[in-house]
Amino acid sequence: GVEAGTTAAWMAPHRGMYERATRHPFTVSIRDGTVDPAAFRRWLGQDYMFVKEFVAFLASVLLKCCRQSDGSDMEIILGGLASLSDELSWFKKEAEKWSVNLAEVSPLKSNTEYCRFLQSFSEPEISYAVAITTFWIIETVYQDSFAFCIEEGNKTPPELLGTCQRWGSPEFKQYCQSLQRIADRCLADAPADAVKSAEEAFLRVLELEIGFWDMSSSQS
Ligand code: HMH
Repeated sequence: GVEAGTTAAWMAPHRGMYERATRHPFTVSIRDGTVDPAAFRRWLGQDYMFVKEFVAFLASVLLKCCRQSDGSDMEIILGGLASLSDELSWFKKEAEKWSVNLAEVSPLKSNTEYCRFLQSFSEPEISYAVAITTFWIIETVYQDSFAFCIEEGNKTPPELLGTCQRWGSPEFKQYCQSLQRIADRCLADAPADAVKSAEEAFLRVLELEIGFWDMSSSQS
């Protein structure tokens, strides 16, 4: 159909939260070229830990996909999982470049809270529709945040362009849009209580992402 899906319809009532997550002072400071290198290094170490937990989350999404859907989404999710392998290598290389010792990083409070939320998806009771919607919005916050850092008029420092391109590229945007199509299709077939849970998870992700950027930009 041509009508806007469920996820697009959430943007109107939740626009404010979405903007706080995707135009956060931390990522805006990358775009402005005023980012504090200590804050960037903190983000890098914390996000490496997050991504390791994200692998386990994605494995649980894949499992729900295999159990609850006809399997046509499997290749997209599997592709996402495979690209996290490359992403972990990227973090290690980037950490070396910024002299961040990943072995010494311990998770800060907002990261621990976010990881606990991700872990809750291993419960078989959480539906595929809720899980795939959560996956979509997690990726989309990064896509939108970092695409803004490479859009026209940016003053992003050259040494940060690689990071911004990782999530801000047109390819990553297409990947997010394919996740959105899957989420919308699942939500169109889901019972009302599952749609409500998916919207709650969507908002929770926005909150957790704001907390994650806050944690990165200020010592806590
Ligand atoms: C906190 N959210 C956070 N880290 C990430 N790497 C992504 C989203 C996207 O993969």
